[in-house]
Amino acid sequence: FSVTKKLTSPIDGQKPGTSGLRKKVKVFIQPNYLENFVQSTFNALTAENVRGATLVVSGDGRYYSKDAIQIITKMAAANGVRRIWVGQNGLLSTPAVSAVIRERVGVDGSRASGAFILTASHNPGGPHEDFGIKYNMENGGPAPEGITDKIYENTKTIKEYLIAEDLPNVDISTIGVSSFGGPEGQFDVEVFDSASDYVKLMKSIFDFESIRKLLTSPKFSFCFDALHGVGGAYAKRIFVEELGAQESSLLNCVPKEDFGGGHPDPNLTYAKELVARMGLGKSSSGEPPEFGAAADGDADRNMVLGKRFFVTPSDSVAIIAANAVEAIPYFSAGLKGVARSMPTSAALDVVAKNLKLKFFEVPTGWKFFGNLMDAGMCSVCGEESFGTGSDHIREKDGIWAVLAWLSILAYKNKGNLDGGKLVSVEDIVRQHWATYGRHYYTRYDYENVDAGAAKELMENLVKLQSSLAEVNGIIKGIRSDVSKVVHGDEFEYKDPVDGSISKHQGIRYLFEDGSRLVFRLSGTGSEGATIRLYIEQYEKDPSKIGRDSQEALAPLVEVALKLSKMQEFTGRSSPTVIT
Ligand code: VG1
Ligand code: CO
Repeated sequence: FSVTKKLTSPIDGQKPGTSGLRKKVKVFIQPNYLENFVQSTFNALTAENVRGATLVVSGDGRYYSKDAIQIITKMAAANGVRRIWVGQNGLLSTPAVSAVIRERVGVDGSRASGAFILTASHNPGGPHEDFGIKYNMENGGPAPEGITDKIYENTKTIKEYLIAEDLPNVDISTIGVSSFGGPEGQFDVEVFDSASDYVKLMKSIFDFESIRKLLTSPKFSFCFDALHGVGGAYAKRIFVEELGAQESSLLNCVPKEDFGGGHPDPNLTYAKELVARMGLGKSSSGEPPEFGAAADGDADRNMVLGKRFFVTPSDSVAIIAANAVEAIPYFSAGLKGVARSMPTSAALDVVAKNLKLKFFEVPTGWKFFGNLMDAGMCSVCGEESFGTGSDHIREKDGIWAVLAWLSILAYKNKGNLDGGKLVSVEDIVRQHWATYGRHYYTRYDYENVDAGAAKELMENLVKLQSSLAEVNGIIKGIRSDVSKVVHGDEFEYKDPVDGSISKHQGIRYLFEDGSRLVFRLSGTGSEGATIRLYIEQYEKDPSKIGRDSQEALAPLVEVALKLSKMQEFTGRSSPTVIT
């Protein structure tokens, strides 16, 4: 092939958000849009991570992925990349990409140093929906802000990109290596099985034999919903083929370009089928399974459900951390530390304190956990947004979280599978609350509101923080049964490893009784602005830990909405999604 230099000019709005660049497909398919971003990424990396390097290119299989893989491959060849690795049919979950960078050895002994992940995660897919791209580094984690800022700067000045126009399209449906000759020598595209490396890693972490006993026990029943995302490819291999679950326990496990027209976000609103099966929906029928879980489009998120029971993601990471050493062989030597994102509830903090573990609070987005893990300071971490994971890779990991829960269930039921009463998901969570107290928690999302209005609402909240006396006066006027605000700020994070500082990471109101209100603007949307409101209240009194969460939080919710003047600024009388 030959290398062509194409002239181009900057395109507005290519700033990577919380997790890469996400836009409507119609934006991505504009001439030079993808090309500009990809070239800007190459230009932001060190020369040795491009020239002669091995890069992974794959994703959740959403609409436009297949075209994007061909374009990126041709640009990689032209930029002197030595090898491209593609999961069969372009499919790799985000956690599997991370695993592949860290663990996989190519047929010729090569190792990858980075990846383009093609996904807009939990956002819908299809010609009228979202596409996305993000770059991961040699540690398997998302590019840090230093790099994403550089990529953005490059998109603002880009004048040309390189592409091998005459490189033939590669067949990504067949496993094998295709080799081509270019001006600088050989260029290979290796297509490999999407699941093998990931399955191998999971087997090295968990005790598959004990999970298998649980899953095949007549006492236990299981259900997994991939929401037509890439998780389906792994669910079948792991839950059915390796662990003996029934094929009928898999819902929506065939990956689709448009996720079957749905919103591939594992929460109580969007995972409707699973929610109904688990006895939590309005139209449920029959006896629900003991355990249910879902993953998002790129399978890095997870939702865990028990029979007629919802586990909040903030509780989930705390419970995994509390049980990891006993239940999961990978952690048997102890946890190096635990971490959560700022808006995630403090349930994990209480576990860390009781178990005397190192603890970190980082800004929203997985990239901040990576530095801690690379430095050996953190083993288990999580976010309230249905993200849970560990230092086995540098992304959150939906299937891993399901396996972690199955491990805990298997451990707690060791003696019960032949006789005795099954310890359920609900039992485990209630026992956890009894030991550590309960963090009532909810999140209100206002999606696609006017960007100007959202900005004003946030500015108003920051301004209010200059006088807590005034804030407390307003709150007293709204509800007299709510505790008082003792601290208000905009969250700022200093990375303990590299000293870098991230500012404006969300507005916090901290109350005397440990309650918190947090307001943030989403960094993953593709249209307008999304306001996220996080509400949390701690209850230690065992007689008060069994309440309905929305009811327990009602006073704080009222305060949050009125204090922020939510309806006044956004015109919305209710949120788009409540989790
Ligand atoms: C959201 C979540 C955040 C998560 C991010 C990426 O970001 O709040 O916790 O890490 O999505 O998840 P934001 O900026 O929209 O609040 V994924 O599964 O979309 O890669
Ligand atoms: Co995701």
